[in-house]
Amino acid sequence: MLDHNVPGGKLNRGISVVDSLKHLKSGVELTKEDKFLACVLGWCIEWLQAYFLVLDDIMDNSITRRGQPCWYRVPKVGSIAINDGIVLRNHIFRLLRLHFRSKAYYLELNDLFNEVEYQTTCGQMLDLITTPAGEVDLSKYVIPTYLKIVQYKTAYYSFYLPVACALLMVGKSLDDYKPTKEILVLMGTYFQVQDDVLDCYGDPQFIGKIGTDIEDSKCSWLIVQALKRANKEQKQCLLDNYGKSDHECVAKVKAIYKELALQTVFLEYEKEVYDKLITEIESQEDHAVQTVLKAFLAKIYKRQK
Ligand code: DMA
Ligand code: MG
Ligand code: MG
Ligand code: MG
Repeated sequence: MLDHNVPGGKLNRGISVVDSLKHLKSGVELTKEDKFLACVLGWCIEWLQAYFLVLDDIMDNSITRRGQPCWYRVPKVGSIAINDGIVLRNHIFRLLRLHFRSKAYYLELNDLFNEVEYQTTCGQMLDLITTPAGEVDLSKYVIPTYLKIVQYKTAYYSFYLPVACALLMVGKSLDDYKPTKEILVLMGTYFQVQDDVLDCYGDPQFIGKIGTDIEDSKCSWLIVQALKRANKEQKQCLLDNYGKSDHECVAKVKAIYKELALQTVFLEYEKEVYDKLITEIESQEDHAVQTVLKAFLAKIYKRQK
């Protein structure tokens, strides 16, 4: 179960803990212990991710993940995958206890993982209740709703958490890093917009998963942008075809996306958000934090998977 679900991803989140720690200790070589502990935290985030994905794939009725069948689709696994997700989750706090119990920041580290898990779960709830099965209400697909969903379901655990772990390791108080958190939330929002675009346009062979957002009537960045731009006929076509598990319906939705040149709209958004992120990063007082943020942004800018 662990071999199927924990490795095989890009490890962006996990490696970012180690990279962030290196930048925060700028110039000073990491001790063996520092390296080891940063790796433990990196893996804790990867296990957290594995836990979310096992359950997310059940809820999203997904087919493949990281180039193999979703765990719940493996014969003999099925609904046992629900408990497996919980097993993955429980190990995070066991690992933290095993390796960090004697550290001054142990309590804050525990609180951080608990808080971020709570935020992600709320995000997943928003994602799921915005799209109840069998009912498509396109009036819900607006930008403020979209931003709330992705901030909670993706940004905190994928972007804030790795950097916050590194900050705790160097003895910082997270209360002093609220502007840094805001930048990471914006970066996480951009990352989920990319995920939504890849769901529709990415090559499943390359991204390792088959998109299901149109079939699942998800509040995706693409449908939000499409509704903002569609004329009356296009809106009607979206209403008739969005949220149906039927190749022809999906093709009709994609045809409207094409008419509205959403891939170009995305490229414009990407340029704009990148410039905004760079400006905000450069306004950060702490130079090491600037480096941490720029390194994280470089990992995801124009990503294809
Ligand atoms: C991902 O949302 C959020 C979590 C917490 C896993 P998603 O369903 O768009 O992700 P994916 O496209 O990887 O299934
Ligand atoms: Mg999903
Ligand atoms: Mg999902
Ligand atoms: Mg997705």
